[in-house]
Amino acid sequence: TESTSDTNAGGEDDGKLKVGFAQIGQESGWRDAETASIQFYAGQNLDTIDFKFADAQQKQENQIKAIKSFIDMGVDVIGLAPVVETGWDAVFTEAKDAGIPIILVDRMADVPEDLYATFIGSDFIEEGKNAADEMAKLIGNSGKIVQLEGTVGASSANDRKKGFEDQMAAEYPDIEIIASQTGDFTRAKGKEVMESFLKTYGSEIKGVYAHNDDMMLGAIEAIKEAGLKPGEDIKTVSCDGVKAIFEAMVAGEANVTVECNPLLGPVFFETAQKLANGETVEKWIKSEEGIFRQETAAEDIKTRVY
Ligand code: GYE
Repeated sequence: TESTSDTNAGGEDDGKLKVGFAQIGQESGWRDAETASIQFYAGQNLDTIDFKFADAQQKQENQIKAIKSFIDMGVDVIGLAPVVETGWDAVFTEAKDAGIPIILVDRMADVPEDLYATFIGSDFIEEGKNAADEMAKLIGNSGKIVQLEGTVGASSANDRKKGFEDQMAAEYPDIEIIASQTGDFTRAKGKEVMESFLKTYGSEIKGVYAHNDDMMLGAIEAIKEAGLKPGEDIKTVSCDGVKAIFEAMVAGEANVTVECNPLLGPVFFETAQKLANGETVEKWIKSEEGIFRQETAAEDIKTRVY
């Protein structure tokens, strides 16, 4: 079931910026950091922001329900992290007809440009491409690898896969992706899928690419339980940059993380305020991010905030 929280129930016009945010769920450490960033900002600005938060428990239908209820409440701006890319046209059109701009946060939706105000988030194609280059540096220009994909239909999964596979095909044709399956962006499923890959391919696998760190943390457990050394026998490249993957890198059990910034609270609310003021904003507000490797992880971990 869907859960909502409201920092200022009532609905009378008090001059505050009224914002609704339809979150996906709690599948990863990355998403928890994003939710915390958004809720912290709202909590620090109770005098100017009336914030409603909905957790959709991974279900698009719950996100659609949340958006409809935000429209009924008459919010000024709606934020949405779309669990999947497609299927949004109807409800976005309802918001548009009600004059409420939609900010896409962290994942894209496949809709006509006039149905959303802006996308705040990362270039997942670029992340996938960078991940491919890192994998080639780790295993050399040939070898067999496996891929743990994110949630089926999510833009961050679709594009991290496309960027990675296109770059592999173009630059490293002798690196072979022998298996690829979804682990739904969770640690538990990442472990499960990696176990089955290891059963089939064992020590043939030279590297694993995971669309997020949480799945990789699960895969690392599976590799250890199979009697192999993650980070050595099987090299790892994953996306996000959460604290736990830095700990794994410091322990020598992970190799590289391609950063994706979840601390989007401030830019989300600042953008919402601009839209409420009638200002125009960029169609894509892109995050700046880095690549972090095992060699410097012990230093880097000191300044990580999520
Ligand atoms: O990488 C993953 C999360 O959409 C960028 O979703 C986001 C992804 C993130 O669950 O950990």
